[in-house]
Amino acid sequence: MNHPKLINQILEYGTAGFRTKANLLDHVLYRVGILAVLRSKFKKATIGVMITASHNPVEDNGVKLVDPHGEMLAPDWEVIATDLANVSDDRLSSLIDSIVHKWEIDITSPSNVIFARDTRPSGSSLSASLLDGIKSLNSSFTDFEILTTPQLHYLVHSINTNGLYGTPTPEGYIKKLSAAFNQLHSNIKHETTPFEKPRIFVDGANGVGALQVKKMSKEIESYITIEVFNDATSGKLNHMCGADYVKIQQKAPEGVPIIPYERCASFDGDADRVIYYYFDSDKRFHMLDGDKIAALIAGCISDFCVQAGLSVDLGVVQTAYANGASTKYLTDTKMLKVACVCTGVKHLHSKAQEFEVGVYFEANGHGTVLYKASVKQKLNQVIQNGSSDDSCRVAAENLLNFIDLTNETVGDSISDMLLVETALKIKAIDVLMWDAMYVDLPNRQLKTQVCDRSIFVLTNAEQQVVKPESIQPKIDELVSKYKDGRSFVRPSGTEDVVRIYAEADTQMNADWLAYEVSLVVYELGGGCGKKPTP
Ligand code: G16
Repeated sequence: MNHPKLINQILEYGTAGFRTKANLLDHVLYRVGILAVLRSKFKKATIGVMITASHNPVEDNGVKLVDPHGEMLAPDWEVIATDLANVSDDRLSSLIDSIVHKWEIDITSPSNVIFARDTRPSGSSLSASLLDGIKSLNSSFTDFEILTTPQLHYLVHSINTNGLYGTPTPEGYIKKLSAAFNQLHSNIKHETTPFEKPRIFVDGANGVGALQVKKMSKEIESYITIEVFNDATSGKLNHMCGADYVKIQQKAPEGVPIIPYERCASFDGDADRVIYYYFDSDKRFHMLDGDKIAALIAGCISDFCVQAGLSVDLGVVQTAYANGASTKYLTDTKMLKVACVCTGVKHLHSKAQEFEVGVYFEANGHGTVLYKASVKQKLNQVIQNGSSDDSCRVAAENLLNFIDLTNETVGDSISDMLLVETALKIKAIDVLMWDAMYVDLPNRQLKTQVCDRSIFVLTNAEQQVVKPESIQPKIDELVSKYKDGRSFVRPSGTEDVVRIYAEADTQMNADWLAYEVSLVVYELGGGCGKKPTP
């Protein structure tokens, strides 16, 4: 038996695929190889597989499938993935037969799987296991080796649109984004430009994003200077650095110089999230998270549309982790539609598809913008009808380039960073003015370990606990004690923890509320390991 299943632990296809200690994943990768081929035959399209554990520590690894348009695997196939990963070796072959039968898959039809991995040391052997699975069903394949997650999503979509979305190579990705960026920046002319050529410090989390952004920076160096730190040459992946560290710890990563008002961006381990930050003249840290990025980008797109004389249905999609102040700003000040969905890109992505322009961002920096074909048609119409000096036409051209700069398949640190840099330049604002759009409510995120996080059942976009029943009344009671209090808990789909989020009028109150709620989770949710302390 190839790649036997040597563990009894049940592994679930979670928020972003399978994710656990790398040494538990060999049989999972083999079976995901088989699953990807079946999915490819079923969809009659190329399917992607990304081997990554993103923001998790370097010892972890994971794997997720990418569907034909670069989107996350469809939920009904997530169930199949979980079944396949957990079935015993002796029942594997009959389970495959039953999937083929149930989904009426023509096993003789052609299939193609492309795959890549992040920089984790376990990646290459897991990649070999995946390949064995793919080969067991005689599928064609391409191993793209080390790429960012969003690059793989881009490649899947590009291949399945026969190059319409972009040239289906890693170089094609760099070329598409850099051409759009350079075009936009050569078009933007302000009478008084506050900064001619901006500079940004990038914290590459010691991961693959650092390698790829260096390639990108060479192509766009006429318009921006990108200096990369934590560039994977010596430091440990995600250790004291990266987007998740900055967001959760609310502090700067190690390894990046502290220069007041210098714009800094932190990527995560597979470069699908970005968080901005800067220091003021008192060396006080300020963070601009996914919510602030969404506010900036949505505002920029909305301005483009007004200037181009277009009315479009623009909406912003968030999760419960969005800071209350950001939701208020978007709805009350910007008068935009805002939707709240469960955590996980798949939920945000599908909700965003309901708008003509759907801006989605998780507070943790994961997000992008989706545009309906009708918007692109309207913009082309404006260009055709306008004269060359027509401001409507210029705005339409700019928005079309802004769309080309966007990786519409998934959140992308590099693309999102370049969108932010473009939006700042177009609006002629600096990081301080961007930060001043609204003031975040003080907040705190904690993690608590429980023996079995699957006992948690949630409702209302994961903001309320249905089971264990005793937890929600306690949370409500605690929240009512704090001015502007808000708190919720949910089991993570990528780590073996329950996450706790709290907001309140002061940082001390947010910290206390988070602590008190974490204690409730520990005591009523079957806590194990270290008991929370204040
Ligand atoms: C993944 C998902 C994100 C999610 C994050 C944390 O990100 O793609 O949508 O916000 O996990 O999820 P959870 O709270 O369930 O652990 P990444 O960057 O780790 O792949």
